[in-house]
Amino acid sequence: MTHALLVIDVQNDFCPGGALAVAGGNDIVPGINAAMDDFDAVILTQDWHPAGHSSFASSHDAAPMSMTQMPYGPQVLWPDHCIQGSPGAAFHADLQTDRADLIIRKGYNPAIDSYSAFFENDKTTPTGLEGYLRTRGIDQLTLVGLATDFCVNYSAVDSAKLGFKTSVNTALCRAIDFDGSLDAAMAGMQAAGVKTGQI
Ligand code: VGL
Ligand code: ZN
Repeated sequence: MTHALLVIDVQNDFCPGGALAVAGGNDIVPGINAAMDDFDAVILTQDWHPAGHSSFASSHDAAPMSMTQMPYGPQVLWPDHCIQGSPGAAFHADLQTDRADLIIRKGYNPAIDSYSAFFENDKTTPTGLEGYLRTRGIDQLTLVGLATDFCVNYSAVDSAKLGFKTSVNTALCRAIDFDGSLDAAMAGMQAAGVKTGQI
C-alpha cells in the first residue's frame, strides 16, 4: 500500500489568536511534523477563501455561527477567516511545509464552501485531489489537523466513500465542537468506515 499523510488546514486562523480559533490548534504542530517521516507522501490542505465569501456571516448580515440555507443545503456562517493571501490563511509558522509533495487549496469558489479536501459542499464539485492520489497510486490515507468535526470529518468521510483506506489520528486533531458537532462527526466517520483513534 502507498500511504499518505493528509494534513488538514493547520493555518493561523484556526490556531489560538486566529479568526476561527480552535482550542489547542497549535499543540498538534510538533506531532504532525514528527509524523511526516512515517509516510510515503505528505499532502497539506489550505482553506483559501476570497474576501466576501458566501460562508462568512458578514456577507449575510448574520451572526457568526448562525445557520443559513444555501442552494446546496444548510451552511454554518463563520467569522471571516483564511482570506486568500492574508496572514490568517498562512500555515502555522512551525508547520514543516517543505516536506509537502502537494498543497491543495479549497474554498476558493465564492458561492460554495468546501470543508472536504475532495469535494466542495455541494458534494459534487471535485477539488482534483482524488485524481492526484489515484495517479500516484496512493490507496491509504491518515488524516490529521483542524478541525476534527468539520474539514477533517468531511475529508475523511469522502476519502472512505471513494474507497481509500482511511484513518484519522485524533491525537493530532483538534475540534471546534459547536452544538454537538464533534460527537456527530465521530459517529459519522465511524459509520463511513473511517478508523479513528490515537494511531
Ligand atoms: C473549517 C470551518 C470553516 C475547517 C474551515 O478547517 O475545519 N471549518 N472553514
Ligand atoms: Zn473556511
